[in-house]
Amino acid sequence: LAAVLERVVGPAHVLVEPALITPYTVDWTRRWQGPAALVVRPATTDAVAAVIRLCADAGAGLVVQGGNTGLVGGGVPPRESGGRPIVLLSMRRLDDLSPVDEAAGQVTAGAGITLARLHEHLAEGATGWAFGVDLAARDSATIGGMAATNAGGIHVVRYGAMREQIAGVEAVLATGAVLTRLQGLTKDNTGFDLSGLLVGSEGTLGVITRVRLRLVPMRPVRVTALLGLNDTGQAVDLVSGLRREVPSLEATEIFYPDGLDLVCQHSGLGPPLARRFGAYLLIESAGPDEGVMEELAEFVFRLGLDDDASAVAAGGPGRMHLWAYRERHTEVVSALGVPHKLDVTLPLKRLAAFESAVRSRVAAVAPGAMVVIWGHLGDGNLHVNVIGPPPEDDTVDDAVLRLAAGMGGSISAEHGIGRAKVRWLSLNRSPAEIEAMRAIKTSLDPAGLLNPGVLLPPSAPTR
Ligand code: 2HG
Ligand code: ZN
Repeated sequence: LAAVLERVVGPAHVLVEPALITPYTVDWTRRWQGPAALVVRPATTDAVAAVIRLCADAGAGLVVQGGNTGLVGGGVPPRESGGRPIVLLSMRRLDDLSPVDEAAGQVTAGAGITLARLHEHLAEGATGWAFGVDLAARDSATIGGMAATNAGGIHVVRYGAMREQIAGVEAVLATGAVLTRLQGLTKDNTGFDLSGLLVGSEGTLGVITRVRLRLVPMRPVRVTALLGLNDTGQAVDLVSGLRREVPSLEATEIFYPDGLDLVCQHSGLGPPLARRFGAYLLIESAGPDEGVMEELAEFVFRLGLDDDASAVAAGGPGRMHLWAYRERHTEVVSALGVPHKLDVTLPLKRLAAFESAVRSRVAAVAPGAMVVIWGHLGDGNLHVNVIGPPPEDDTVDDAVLRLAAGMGGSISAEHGIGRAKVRWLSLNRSPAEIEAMRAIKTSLDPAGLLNPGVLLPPSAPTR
């Protein structure tokens, strides 16, 4: 198989040496990893189609990977593949990027384009268009992976997740057939929304090779405020007011004093506010002109917070400084051990109750474990990170996911199901839904070639 793949992509792009393969087979958290027979790195859609056909003929399984920034094991091989060789298909070389279609406010990006490169491309073009999704892994996360997992990030409160930005995709199916839906037509009622089906399917139905993205107006004036609050309940009330009264609102991020202390210890940053608070809310507004500052400043003023309970930055290094307290949480937690990452959403009115209940639940099932929580408050999305229990022990995962589902929430807000949460899919999806998803999977990929073991449980759910 390596020899025939070399004929398609060239010898430099078929990796068989263990030392070269390893970085592709371990995920960012180090919790998910599994062996690959080889890594193949095509650069075009046709080459992807050829790779898929050859792997199908050889009876191999294919695991699709973008920037390998996923946190649920969906982009790395399974620990155990039942003797079937796994080929890791790296999409990073599909990095073409069209000029901005200024009339439509759209751009077409290859699956391997990183989010940071896309933002740069739009800034360089100076067309007045920008991309509505941003997230901390921007330097490595790829557009194809973000589309396949319907990634969220820090601007969902304003623009929605990846799904909302996608006007169409090009993808290769398990047969090697190519679907091309890149015209970007706003209205196109001609049957099933195949692009929509592929977005969020986590590489199980087809391999996304290019994406037609909707853009949003560039909003050059940005103001960021960090507010010290008593607790999650106060933050939820405040965000509800912000969403009604501050239309320029782009981000509403929450974190807590224990996570902040860790960030300060590991990064050498001083504390952002003169005293300690029960919860920290980082908010950001963006708009065309200075009106944004007034809008946010007036809102904050009306809150009547103490003088030492807020820090404000108008763009530039001051803004990056405030964001560092929030964005460094992921790396700091990883430095402490292999984290259990539980990305959940709750109905906003139950978020505060969940935040306190989850701390007690974890203390009960994993005494001594460290819990660090942060998230995207306006989306009801908390990232519950637990450090302490061994990676293979999923007691704490079970407790947290059941608690979230039991309170009317979702076991995956924005990271997907991957391999990490397959066992709990039935907490959120009915047997009828899982059977419908399986029917789609089986008809598009009867041999189970694409991302085996990701998203869907292996057989009919028993719970
Ligand atoms: C974030 O919002 C990312 O920081 C990662 O979704 C969350 O590391 C995590 O748990
Ligand atoms: Zn997040």
